[in-house]
Parts: sequence; structure tokens; C-alpha cells
Amino acid sequence: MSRDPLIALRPWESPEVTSWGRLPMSAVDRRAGALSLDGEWRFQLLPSPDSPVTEAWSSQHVPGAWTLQDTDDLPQYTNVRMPFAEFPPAVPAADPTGVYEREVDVPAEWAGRRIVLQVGAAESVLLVHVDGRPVGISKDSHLAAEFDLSQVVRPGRRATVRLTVVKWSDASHIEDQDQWWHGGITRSVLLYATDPLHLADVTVRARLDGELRVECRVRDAGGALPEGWYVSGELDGHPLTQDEEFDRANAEDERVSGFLGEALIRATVPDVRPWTAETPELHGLTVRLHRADGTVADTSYRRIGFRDVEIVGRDLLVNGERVFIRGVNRHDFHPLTGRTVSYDDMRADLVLMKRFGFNAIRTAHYPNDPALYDLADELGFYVVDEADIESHDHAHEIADDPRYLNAFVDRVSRMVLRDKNHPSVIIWSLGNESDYGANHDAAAGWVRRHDPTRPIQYEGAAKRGWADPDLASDIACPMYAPIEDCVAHALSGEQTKPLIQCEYSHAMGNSNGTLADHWAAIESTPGLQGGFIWEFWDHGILQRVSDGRPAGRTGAGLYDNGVAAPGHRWAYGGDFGETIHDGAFIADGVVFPDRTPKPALYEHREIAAPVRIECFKHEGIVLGNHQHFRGLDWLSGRWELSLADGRTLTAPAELPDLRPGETAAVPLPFELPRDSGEAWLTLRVTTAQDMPWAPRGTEVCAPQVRLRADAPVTDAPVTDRPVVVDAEGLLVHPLLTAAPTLSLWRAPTDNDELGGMAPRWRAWGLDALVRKVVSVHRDGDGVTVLAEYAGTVGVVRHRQVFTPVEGGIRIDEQAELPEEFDDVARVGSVFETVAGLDLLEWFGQGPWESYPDRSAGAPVGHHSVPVDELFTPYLRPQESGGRHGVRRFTLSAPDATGLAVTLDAPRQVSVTRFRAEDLTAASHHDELVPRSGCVVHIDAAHRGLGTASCGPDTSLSYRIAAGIHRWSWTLRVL
Ligand code: IPT
Repeated sequence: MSRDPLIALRPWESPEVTSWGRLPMSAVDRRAGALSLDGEWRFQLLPSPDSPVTEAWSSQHVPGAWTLQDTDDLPQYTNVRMPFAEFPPAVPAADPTGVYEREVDVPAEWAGRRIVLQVGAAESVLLVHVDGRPVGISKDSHLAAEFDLSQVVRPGRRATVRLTVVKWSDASHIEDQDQWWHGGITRSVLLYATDPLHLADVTVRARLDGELRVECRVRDAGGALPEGWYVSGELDGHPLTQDEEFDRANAEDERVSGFLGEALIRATVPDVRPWTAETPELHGLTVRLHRADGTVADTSYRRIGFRDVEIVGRDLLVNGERVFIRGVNRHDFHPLTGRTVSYDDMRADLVLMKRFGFNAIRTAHYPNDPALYDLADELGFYVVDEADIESHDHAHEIADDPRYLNAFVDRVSRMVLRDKNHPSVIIWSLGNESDYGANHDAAAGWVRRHDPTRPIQYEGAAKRGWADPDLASDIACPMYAPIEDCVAHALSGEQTKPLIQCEYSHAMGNSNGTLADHWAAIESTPGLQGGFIWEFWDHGILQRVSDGRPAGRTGAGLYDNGVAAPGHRWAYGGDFGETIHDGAFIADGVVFPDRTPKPALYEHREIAAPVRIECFKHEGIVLGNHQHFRGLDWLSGRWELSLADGRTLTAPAELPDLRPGETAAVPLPFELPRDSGEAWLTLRVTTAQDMPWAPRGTEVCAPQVRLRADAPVTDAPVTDRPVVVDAEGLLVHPLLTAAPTLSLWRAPTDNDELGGMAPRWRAWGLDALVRKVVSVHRDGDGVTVLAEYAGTVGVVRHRQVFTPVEGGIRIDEQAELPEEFDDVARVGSVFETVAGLDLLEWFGQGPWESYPDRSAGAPVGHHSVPVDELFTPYLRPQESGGRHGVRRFTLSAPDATGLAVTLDAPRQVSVTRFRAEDLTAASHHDELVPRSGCVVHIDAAHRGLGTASCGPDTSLSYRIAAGIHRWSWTLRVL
């Protein structure tokens, strides 16, 4: 047995031991003015925590995971499953343990002061030694641990700090979140000093009515508090004083001893500017702790916000308003450094969220980096702060296991203690996917006493339904509930709690179908208030293809626009040689691993539009303000009229002065030109001034209304230009390298694959239909071709009628899907073009990718995008690059030659460099070899995307029924 007591205790298999020698968590922020211990540390990776430390040191950068810094312990991805078989609290004997060591010069001027070591985050057990002496133990991988070193180090001397980090522990069983497993010290390490007399904690309560309470806890490292200490404060420069009534009451209360060190500052702030996510007004609060002689012993500065959160009936109210929660789940993530994220990166995350209409974040599934909350306060987000508890694989055993009781209460209480002063935090979450047991209720009880000002949520608490009067959730916060179920609950008369989905609209691959339908239901159904999209990040780790290692910190710049540089790829589960893993399920965010937005974000942005076109009436265009707290003065607008004849007219827009919820009619900005065909009016809304999250002129939304429907055009047949088909009935055309044939297959999306559709389609043989020509019938200059496409269980009859028309060929198609082929991916034509046609211009929805059930954010207009930029490089290649509602398009070369297609109705079209089979065959984007020509799909019907990889499939209206499908299109040469 090791002689080191920290090792001899085997704390990694003792769930009761949550810490030893660790200071209580506090909301007093000590980051400013501290001595940073970040940088290179001596390092060695032991095979187990009780293996002897050797002389074989290498080095590691702190903060950072060793799994990403060139050790042989590589990242591993599992969702629910634990990566090892042992039951809680046991762990495998092979338990990678990182030993970090460095010298620290303790400043001489710290003599007489209290000296504290702070380790920002270490996963999953931290053992601290200084100069060989045991100092402390901590678990709880995503919160800081502090240790008082005053008795251990000597100011002016050099000390050796050793941080031993054990990867697998009893705590791993409650840190079984759906993400990569890493090991290391993932947040900053610092050393700071305070006066022995110090502010141990400060609790701020700032209410909408201007009432401010600042509760201070004062301690003295020497033990008893000195006589005569007091506190003072300052809010935005205005002095605040200690509440004497509170002192008197304390003095008269026999139960309160002088040892406790409590003081209260109370004030009523007149004309307070309230904090909301729309109006994140912050006020600077300074708290000073004085010695009896008035000198300052300690100071705490923070920015606070005045706001109220409450639940009334089944409504969650912020400052009395029933706000919509347009949320997203966010992990601390970076493709090079894993869970180590910089301030700038976090800011960039939140800026992007803001630009795409999010107003809320759930810190899935652990307290995020402290800077995240400062940024949420500043930029304006409602935060659901979630404790680091997920026991997914052993949920039922652990929720009621008394050995884990400490850990549950410890983790929840430490999060609350750290984050309670952030106005952005409006809800506490007890964790994720851990069943429901007494351990949760214990944690909830602690929170209800310590912070009665915020509701608690926990998804797992709803064991007997969303109205269950459990102790652990004030909010019905299901995950992936179908829209109909949410609406039915709200209409049932049984609803007792606000319904805000903690996870919905799973963003894996090409996804987020029916998002607009969710929001139509939410906005029209009292009781429904929103939800949090799963999730922000695709957690692809940048990997060198040559040796399969993470690119790590040296990979900066090796990616662009969502794509890894040549020789690299975005790794997902299994790519580091793991045998137990969950594949691409880790790539399920609305941004690529380099934060490039996926097209689904534009859908969200439009759904969240602060100003909308309600309708078009005789008196003009009715605009509405859909915000909760502010007017439209921060926005400016420009009208855009897109006409089918090819023109786009623009005019400045004057946004009316509307309070939240109000509507007003504005005159139609254009006289609609005659004979111009279909007409769409778009209001391009941009920021009118620089916002902290967007420069002036950033587009915020682009609501649209159709002013005039299409007038159908029929091309008159012409003679003396006979259509040419070959013996197989395939069209012969100078610009086509593959003639139009029937396509029922799309490269399965993750939703198709995990939702069970793609396996079904494969079983039907839709990925390899065998075409057989039945007849070729010439009628004058036209040709009618009948063909059969045989799958394994049915045959599709397909007819193409080719008719020469002015300037080209009209192709009328009909496909008859047998009953066996009910609910397929697509019904349409596919053809391929010669090389060199590199620009797609179209009239239809765009400019970004859109699909039948994800098309609310792609306005109709004239769009032009190079073919190479049409494709969306989802991590696991799949159907992508589609454009919905296309009326016509051209594919052209730089000299303007090429082809033009006119469609009989708005259709789903895609133009890419890849056949569906190319995409189907590839597992990573770097395996794809672009073809020189274009692969063009024109679909009579295209199945919605849905979210079936985790949650509801697309709704029935976006599925494709068996039976007869007809479409026609005209192909011309430019
Ligand atoms: C749910 C998890 O909470 C989340 O971490 C993630 O795994 C998500 O699903 C899917 O990506 S749990 C799931 C079993 C419903």
C-alpha cells in the first residue's frame, strides 16, 4: 500500500469522499489579480493511480486534456454506455493517471496573507501535494477546487506543486455525459492571496423593483474575527452601507455567534434599468470589507442585473413577462483543446447564438467555464445552469444510492454557490439523465433553502408525467417530445408547470426538420414556452489522418468553413481506435466543429425573428414586434421585391414604432409592376447600430410575404428538332453526361439511418434500383419512354415524355410507386452534366440549403452560388445541398454558356459534385472525391428531414406516399 495518504485512501473508488481539504465554493471571483500557473508543467502518465512516479517526465500544457496532447491515452466517445464494465463505484485497474508538477515562486509580498491555490477543473479526481505534503482532494470535474496553502508554502520561497489527476473514478459513473472522455486539467490553475480577514462569500439579490440585498460572509483565516470589521459597497459609484437593523437583529439573536461573520447591505435603487436577455443592463457592484480602522481588507467587484424570475400558474415569467425560451444546449468544446475553451472562443459562441436568434443556453451537462456566465450576463441570455451529474448507464442504481448522496448535494450546491449572482442564470438544473431518486430531492432541498429566487428543473423527475408534483422540477422539461404531445398536454387541463423542452430538435447531420412547426405550436399554445435545441456543437476533434492522432494545439488554422484541411478530418466516435463507441452521434450540433453555422441556423434565426410580417392587407403590410421587452429602434429595414421576371427591386423601409406585442400596417413600398409574374416582398432587417454581438448592418431576419401568385406558362411544342434518345430510351443531350433517370434514393441522413428509414429503403433495394426499358415510342419529334425500376420487393413504372419546345425539350414524367414503396426518400429525376458548369443561379428559396420541413428561413428570391459552395459538408457524408421551392435555374460556365431548367412548380433541387452513392459510401468528408461535372436532382417529392436520430420523425405531411407522382420540366441550352 502506498505511504501517501491521498493514494492510500483510494478516493477514486469512494463516492462518499467528494473532497478533503477543499475550501467551500464561493461566488467571490478571484480571477483578477491572481498569479496564473497556466503553461507547461512536467508531466507523466501512470497506468494507475497507485503506480510509482518515475523520473520519466515529459510535459503538458495546462489547461488542457492529456488525451489531446500526444500521449497514448486517446479520446474515446460514448453516449450512454460507460467505457468500462465495472459497476459503480468500481473502476478498472488500468486507470490512466496524470501527474503534473511545477515549481512556483510564491511572491515575497504575500507574507502574512492567506494564499489559495485554485484548480479550475480536473477530471475526474484531483489530488494535491505541495513539496510532497498532501494538501487536498477534489472531485466534480467541471467546477474549481480551492485549497488554502497558507500553512504549506512560504512567501519568497519556491514551492513544488504536484497535481495528480485520476481519470476513472466513482465520479466517472456520475459524469457519464454524452461526449468525449478525456483526462487532464481542463481549466486554468491559479494562485492568489487575500488578507486573512476576507470575504468568504457574497450573495446578491437584485430585484426588478430596485430592491438590492447583498449578503456577505466574512471569515478570518486566523480563526476568530477581529472586533469592529464592517462592510461597505458601491453601486455604479453610489455608496451603499451596511444594514444596521440586520446587525441589531443578529446581535439580539442568541443563536448567532460573532464567529459567523454575517453582514447585509440593503438599498432600493430608484429608476433601475432592468436586466433581460433583450436588454442586458448591468450595474457595477463593489463590496468592501473593512477593518475596524476603516482600512480595506478585501474587495469584491462584480456586475449585477436587476430582474425577477417566477412561475405563476403554468407560466415562467421574467420581470412579469411570459418570455419564450429560444434555447440551445451548449457544451464547453473546442476541436483542438476539447473542454478547454478560451474567453474569446466562448464569446464567439455566444455572439453567434445571438446572431441566430437564441436567447437561452442550457449548460449541458455541467457547469460551464465561469467566463461563460459573465458573457451571458453581458450579451443577454437566459441560462439554465446544470449540475455535473449524469449517471446515464447506471441511473437507477445511483439515484437512490446513499453512497452518492454527498456527491449529488455537493455538485448541485457548489454550482449554485458559484453562479448565484449571475442575472443570466434563471433556472437551476439538477443534472441530466440520472433517473430520479432521493439524492435528487436532497440536492433540490438544499437549493430551495439557499436560493428561493429561482426555479429548479430536472427532466428525470417527471416519472409520473409532466404534471407530477415532484420535489425536483418546477418546470416540465421533457426531451424530444413530439409537438402533438406538448400541445395535447397544454390543452389537457392537467398542466401544472411551464413546458420548456430541455432538449428538442436534434441537430445531428442534416436535420432540424419541423422546427418551424414546433414554434408555430409554441407561439399559439398557452402553456408552451420553448425549449433548447440539442445542441450547439458538432464535437468533431481535428485529427491527422496520417497517424490518427488529435492535431491538438498545433492544429490552429487547419480548417476553414466547416472543413478540415487536407490530411486532416473531423474525428468522431471510433476514429481513435476505440472499440466501445457511439460513432457520429457526437456530431449533432447546429455548428461545425470550427463554429461554421449549419444551414439549420438560418431556419432558427427566421423563426426567432423579432419583427415579422403578419399579413398583407388592403391597407398595406402589417408588421408585428415579437419581442418581449423592447421596441424596434435598434433595427433598420430595407424592402426587397423579387419578381419572377428576374428583377429585384429595393426600397428603404421605415420600421414603425411598436411596443412588444404590437402590430401596425405600413404602406406597400412598391407599385407592383404588371406582367412580372410571381412576386415576393422581403423585409431585410439589420441592426441599426453596433451591438455588442453584431456590427451595425448585420442581418437579423428577413420576413417575407407573397404578393402575387405565379401565372402558369405552357411552352408550345415546336417541330423539326426531334428529341434524340438511345436504344435504352435515355436522352442524348450535348450537355449531359448522364441522362435523366428516376431516383428514389438519397444518401441517408443520420435521421434516415438512426430512425430506421434507410435500413428499410435498403431492404427494398431503393439504393440499387435496376432500370429496364419497356418501350420507346416516337410521336412526331417527341418520344415517350416507358421504363421499370425494380427493387427487391416492388417495381416502379416510370414514364418520360420528351417534347421539343421553343429553345429546348420539355420532359413530362410520371412515376407509379407500388404500395410496397410507401414513404421513400425522394421521387424525382437525376442527371449529370459536362464539366465547367460551375455556377448555379436560381429563382426559389435560398440562398442556403433548405428542405421541405426546414424552409422557413430561406426566402424566395434570385440566388446565385458557385456549385462548389452549395454542398454542406456534414461530418458523416449524407444528403445535403438541397434547395427547396426552386422554380427555375441555370447552370453556367464563366462564358455564360450552359443549361437552363424551368420547373412546373416549386420543387426540391440539388446540384452537387457527388452522386448519392458517393455520399452513401463515405464515412468522412475527406474521403469524398468531387466529380468534375454536376449531379443534378429535381424532385417531384422529397421527404422531410425530421429529427429521428433522436426524437420525432418528420410529420406525415412531409412524407411521400405510394401512388402516382407527376412532374415536368424544361431543359434548354443557354
Ligand atoms: C439526450 C442527452 O441528454 C444528450 O446528452 C444527448 O445524448 C442527446 O440525448 C442525444 O444526442 S439522452 C437520449 C437518450 C434521449
